[in-house]
Amino acid sequence: MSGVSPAVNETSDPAESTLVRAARRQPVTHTPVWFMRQAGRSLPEYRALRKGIPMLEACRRPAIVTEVTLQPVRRHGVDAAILFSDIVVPLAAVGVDLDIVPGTGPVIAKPVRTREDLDRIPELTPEHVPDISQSVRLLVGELGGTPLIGFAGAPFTLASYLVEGGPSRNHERTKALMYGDPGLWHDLCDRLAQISGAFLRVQAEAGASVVQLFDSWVGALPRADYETFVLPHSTRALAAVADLAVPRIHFGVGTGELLASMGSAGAEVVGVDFRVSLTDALRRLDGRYAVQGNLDPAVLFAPWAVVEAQVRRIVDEGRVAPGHVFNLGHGVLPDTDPAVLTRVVDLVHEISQR
Ligand code: 1CP
Repeated sequence: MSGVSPAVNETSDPAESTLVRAARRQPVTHTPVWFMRQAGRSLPEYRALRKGIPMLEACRRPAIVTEVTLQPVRRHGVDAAILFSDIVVPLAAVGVDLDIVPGTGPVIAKPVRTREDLDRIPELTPEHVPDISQSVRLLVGELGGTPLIGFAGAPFTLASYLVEGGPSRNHERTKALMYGDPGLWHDLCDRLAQISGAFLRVQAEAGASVVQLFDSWVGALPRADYETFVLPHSTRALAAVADLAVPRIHFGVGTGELLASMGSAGAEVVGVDFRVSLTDALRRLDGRYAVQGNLDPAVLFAPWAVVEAQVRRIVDEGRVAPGHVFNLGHGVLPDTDPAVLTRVVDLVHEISQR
């Protein structure tokens, strides 16, 4: 099958889609909804396609990227596609030796802890990722009025994988470097901001309508340290696409205490995780930004009556926001029943109809 029926997108122009309009704080016909990690292991059609193909290789093959990206759009009728990729793809593209290990996540062959390690990481140019531009162009051709979201990892989260060597609960080596050698830390994050910003720009220039910067693990920092060690670099990554007419979403997990500072990084939309209500988040953000979120992904495992009540509450809280994009408060968990996701999309559309 090719193409996607524009059932929920009244326009054939993704720049006028509900997602882009909500991000720009313009009136919408209904609250747009998509899910972080909507492609992937919760879908049987994804598991079938990925069989025998390593994750990183799948991310570099446009035919696979295109098909996997379209799968959740067809199945759930979400208001946006998100490019099937991973935050470590641009690092691998510039030559960092890494793998995405099933059941673990990104693993770095030689962790980055010294000036010499940093000097081995070059800046990213579009020539490192021609396949990404090609995937985006193919997708834009298939998606019609449904917008494509491009994304990148933010400097702190990328630095955590590089310095720790893989997923980390406490980010202890990352913090040791950040507090112990601020000069090296800032130079590392400066390089990562260039890589993230250039990766976002490649996707936006190839036709992505929105970009999201994921700072998944930055909730591990107190606000003052966030402002000193992280904010300037995330700001730089987001600024790389500021001149393009592409709204930006900035998301992190456990970032309730950081929301106001994250808002100042430059994105039009601030992602809110499930630990803070949208009402509290809007207060902390002074009503200055559109918000995205924030159903707890684990709630999708509860009885439907519970899911329904929480979706209704979140849509209601979002009505007073300058713009609201319905999403989960973090990514779809692998064992989620996909039928529940489809039901959430239908419910959000039904109850938010203007
Ligand atoms: O073998 C497999 O199937 C790999 C599983 C997998 C998948 C499907 C990984 C490994 N990444 C992905 C795709 C992916 N990664 C997407 C797809 C697009 C979509 O949303 O549908 C996106 C947006 C990401 C981004 C990503 N990767 C983030 C930020 C989002 C988040 O969840 O906070 C992070 C932190 C990663 C690192 C990563 N990659 C993979 C895993 C299992 C992890 C997390 C590891 C950890 O806990 O530290």
